Amino acid sequence: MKRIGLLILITLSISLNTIAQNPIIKHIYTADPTARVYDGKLYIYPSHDVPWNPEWEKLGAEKESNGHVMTDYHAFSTEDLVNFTDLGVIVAQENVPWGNKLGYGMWAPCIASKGGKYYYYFPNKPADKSGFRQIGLATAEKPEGPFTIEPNYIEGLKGIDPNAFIDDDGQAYMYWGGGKGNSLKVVKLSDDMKSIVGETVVIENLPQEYKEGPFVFKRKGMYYLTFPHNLDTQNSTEEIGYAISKHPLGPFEYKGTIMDRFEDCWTNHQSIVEYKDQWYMFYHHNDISKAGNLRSVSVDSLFFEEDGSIRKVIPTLRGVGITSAKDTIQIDRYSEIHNAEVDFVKRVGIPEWKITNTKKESWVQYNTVSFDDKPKNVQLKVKSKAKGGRIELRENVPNGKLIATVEVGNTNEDWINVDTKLNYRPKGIMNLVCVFKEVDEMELDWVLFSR
Ligand code: FUB
Repeated sequence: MKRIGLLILITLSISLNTIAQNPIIKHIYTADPTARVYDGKLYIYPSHDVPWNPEWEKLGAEKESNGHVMTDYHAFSTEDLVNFTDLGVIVAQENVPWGNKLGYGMWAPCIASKGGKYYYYFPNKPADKSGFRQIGLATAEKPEGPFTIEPNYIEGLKGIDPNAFIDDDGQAYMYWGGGKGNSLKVVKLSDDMKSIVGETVVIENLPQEYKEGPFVFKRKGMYYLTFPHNLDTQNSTEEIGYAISKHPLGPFEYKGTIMDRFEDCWTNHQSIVEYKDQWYMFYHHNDISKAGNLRSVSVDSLFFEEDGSIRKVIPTLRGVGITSAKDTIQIDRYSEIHNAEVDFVKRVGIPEWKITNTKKESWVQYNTVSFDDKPKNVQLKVKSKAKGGRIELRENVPNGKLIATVEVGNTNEDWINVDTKLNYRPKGIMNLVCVFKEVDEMELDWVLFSR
């Protein structure tokens, strides 16, 4: 970290790799992801949830009643949607010249690129107490930073959840806001991306309950405004909806739901991006913490209907990307499951899950595994008691071609690794199905193929 007058450069690359099924980031809590594609790579700019530390109160910090505690921002990159690299902290509250250094209010950020530069907008508690949040800007020459934080927040953008969108003609727009009624707004940004220009337009005709997290993208000449909102009361959770327009300033027509609400997490927050000819939606849920304010980012594929409407995205544990059979297959991040359940093996540190509560003929299916390495053997991490049992590995469907039969004795409830030779050398990309035969309370952690 290095100081240049009021501008502060931050670069803290820790290159921590995380293998992705959902949630895709497991070593820290992340929420509110903005995904962007720059120079062939996909970058994610989420916010960062942390638990409250009562020690901060001795320094004068006050925990907000909304429960969110957010001190800094990381960025992540990937080229295959399987391996994600944590690029480290790109902006932190202690380095924001205009910010309350004990604010813990770094809510959903966004980024946009124009003329080879990167513009990172973030809400933060202002030191001058001019509002709940003000929106600041940090700029960089590269998507991973280092980012230089502007000395002041942007006048006229008081509020949360900035989303900068640049149209094909180079004009940039800022969408932001949160609250009930007509609470989402849009305004043009200046050429240098550092200030607002002209009148702010209040976006009307959207559901009138609580709304936040606008994210706009353009496809086939249509502007899609997506946003989390709460249809009933402040006590229900958020679903993700969308509206469309032929102009970035609207008027927008509400079209419906992209993702249904999670019962157990009050917020959700999305971004939608096309990468390597497939559309994806990034969002968040509390899969690891099971607590509303410690969230984790996930991703699933998104599809459009012929008429341009968005098909509902069903959240999966499997997520996206092709898993190599050479890597440990975390089968508990399943695509489909029948008559079995998932539970934690461990929740501290980087969490791990397992398949549990299996019965005779339970099965679990994990989609898109690449067998290009043509393996000969398989290893399973399993646990059993009493009689143990048998697990069949099959191609694509529960009664598909039998790749291997794995016999598991009584492990006395200890985890063991069982090695088995395959019936043949599978090749290509297929779904892997594990069928539990004659089992007596068997648990399965992972599957690993080898040559
Ligand atoms: O992460 C804090 C706030 O929760 C975000 O700004 C909102 O969009 C909601 O996700």
